[in-house]
Amino acid sequence: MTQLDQHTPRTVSASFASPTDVDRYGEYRITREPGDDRPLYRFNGRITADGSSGFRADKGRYHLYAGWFCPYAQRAVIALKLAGLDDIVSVSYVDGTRDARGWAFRETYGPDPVNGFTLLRDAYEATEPGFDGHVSVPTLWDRVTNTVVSNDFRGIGIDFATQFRAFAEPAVDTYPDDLADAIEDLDRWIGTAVTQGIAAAAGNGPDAPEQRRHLLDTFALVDRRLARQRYLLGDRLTEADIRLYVALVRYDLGANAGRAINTGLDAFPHLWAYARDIYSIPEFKDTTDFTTYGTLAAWRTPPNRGDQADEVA
Ligand SMILES: N[C@@H](CCC(=O)N[C@@H](CS)C(=O)NCC(=O)O)C(=O)O
Repeated sequence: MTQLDQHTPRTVSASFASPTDVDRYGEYRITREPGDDRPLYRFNGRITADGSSGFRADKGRYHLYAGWFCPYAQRAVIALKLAGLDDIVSVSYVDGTRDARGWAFRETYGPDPVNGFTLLRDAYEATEPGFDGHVSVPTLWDRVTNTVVSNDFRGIGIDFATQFRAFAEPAVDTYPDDLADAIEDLDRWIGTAVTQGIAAAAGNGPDAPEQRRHLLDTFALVDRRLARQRYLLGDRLTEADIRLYVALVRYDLGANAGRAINTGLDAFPHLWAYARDIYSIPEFKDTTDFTTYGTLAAWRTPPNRGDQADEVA
């Protein structure tokens, strides 16, 4: 019996959603009734080591629904792996296309191994009948209460990093107490310009030129920082690097594919070498599926980071 089995006594048969069919079902869209001010991402439960939140860290209790295409889901999966939780928290992947039914389980990435749902929406419906908010990945599911714990990407990876120490030896402590404030400070700066800013920078909106400038200024500052040190916060790999990496790995293939923003990530040599350095780490490489967003060859070029990497290697 594996560790996960203690919470998964049921055998779930593999069933799949019918193919994505926008003509039949329409586009995925969330509409808000006038006067309905409930948050659209409604589930934000937290896992705690002592169970005080109602969701106690445990072996085999939780399942992460992810999507290979999604940077926010990848953040959670990387955090899970670096925390050493491969045998503690199970993971599965939704298909990469959707219609009005939202994310679904198809032959592409396999069935829902926990509940046998064909639509991710079914997990939300089981938690809150009539649920009409966003059905998003990552979604964290609890096998004990049979509910969604969270679809708030901000907390999921942090809980993996910090609340499961009794169950696994982390490969890397990605959210150490002494760096937590610095990680969140960086997020207010890099997160705003990069994570939230890239799409606007690539667009045609009235603020796109300003967003582009802000993004490229931020890349330049980060490039200078990475000329001196291996990771964003020095010689330790942290959640801050996870957050930046998932954006960088999609940049030239996604928002900047038509070179609408700049000539490419390699215009920032230290940032580009840093990105490939991070990509060479198995937990990052194994969770990166370039087939869902483009080509890969350049990312395999050795980073050759020189002195600043040698110092901390
Ligand atoms: N925007 C989400 C982050 C996660 C997210 O956007 N996930 C995307 C895929 S990368 C998704 O599933 N979106 C569906 C939706 O938001 O309805 C949030 O604020 O929590």
